[in-house]
Amino acid sequence: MIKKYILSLVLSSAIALCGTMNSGWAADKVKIGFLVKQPEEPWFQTEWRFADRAAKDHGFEVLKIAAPDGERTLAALDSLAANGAQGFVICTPDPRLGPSIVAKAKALNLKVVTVDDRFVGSDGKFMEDVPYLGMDAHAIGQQQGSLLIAEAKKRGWNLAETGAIVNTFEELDTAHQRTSGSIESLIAAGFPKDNIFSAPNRTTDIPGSFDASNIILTQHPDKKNWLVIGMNDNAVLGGIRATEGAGFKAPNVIGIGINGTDVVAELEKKEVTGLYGSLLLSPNVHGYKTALMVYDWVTKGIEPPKFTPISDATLITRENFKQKLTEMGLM
Ligand code: FCA
Repeated sequence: MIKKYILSLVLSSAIALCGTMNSGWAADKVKIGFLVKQPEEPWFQTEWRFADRAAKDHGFEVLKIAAPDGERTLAALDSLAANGAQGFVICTPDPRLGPSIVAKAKALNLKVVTVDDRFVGSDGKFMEDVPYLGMDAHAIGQQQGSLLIAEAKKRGWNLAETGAIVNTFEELDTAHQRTSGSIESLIAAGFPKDNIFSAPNRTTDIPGSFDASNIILTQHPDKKNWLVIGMNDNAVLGGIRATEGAGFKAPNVIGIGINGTDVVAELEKKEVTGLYGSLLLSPNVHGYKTALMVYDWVTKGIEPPKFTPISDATLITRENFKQKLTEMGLM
């Protein structure tokens, strides 16, 4: 009898303890923020998805926040802190916000890891003290240029009659690195320098590259074929739309994007378009790894490396995009 009583007492207190531990555990779950400059881009949605996966695997929570401008970015840091977050990953809407973001994060005791777009200090140099994960943008750009010229040669184009629209966004270093790398490859492969036209984009989206590309097409009506270059999928897609508007058909246009995540709908279109393909990067790694870095930093004091390069890129085209994206868990 007494034995039974003791047993039930032990059991009930064990259950009660489990109860407190469980509810305590849920309330104490570590929270981190993940702020992105363009939440409408599939690229960033994919980073978010994989940050969530890291959170699920390791038992923390990710607060996903759109940060399209400086004001909203800084306000988001206040609300993160108010909600008990201990750190955040960010792809900033403007790298020059770096110093204010870092100052605010310090004041609020939040750890910061940057992804894709690196902070720039007031001296115009990268803030190398802030952990950053990103790709070798110049090498990816070079790859874009080499693939474009290879495809143009395969189609037997006369390069003298071919123009290259380069959608630029010089304010952003990663964009500059990519487009200048691409131009270098074209020139190295014998593409006529005079046929390369820079189209400065006002915004980093399809309307931005569409407008800038249109100007180039209007200025150079003599060209029979066009290569379309840009820092990411949207920068190239806007250019493709502009060539269509100017009456060019798919066989006379070659565009290769960068990201790979933002061209799925385009490659699924029944009719072939000027978008030949895209260099598929690793948004899954970018999202998962950076979220985990912040988590390990706040929970175990493991400071992330100052620079983590991610360099994989695979050409996806109409032929292989489904297979490649599925392999990477992106489709
Ligand atoms: C920048 C671009 C994104 C993506 C990322 C790796 O942030 O805006 O589209 O290419 O770099």
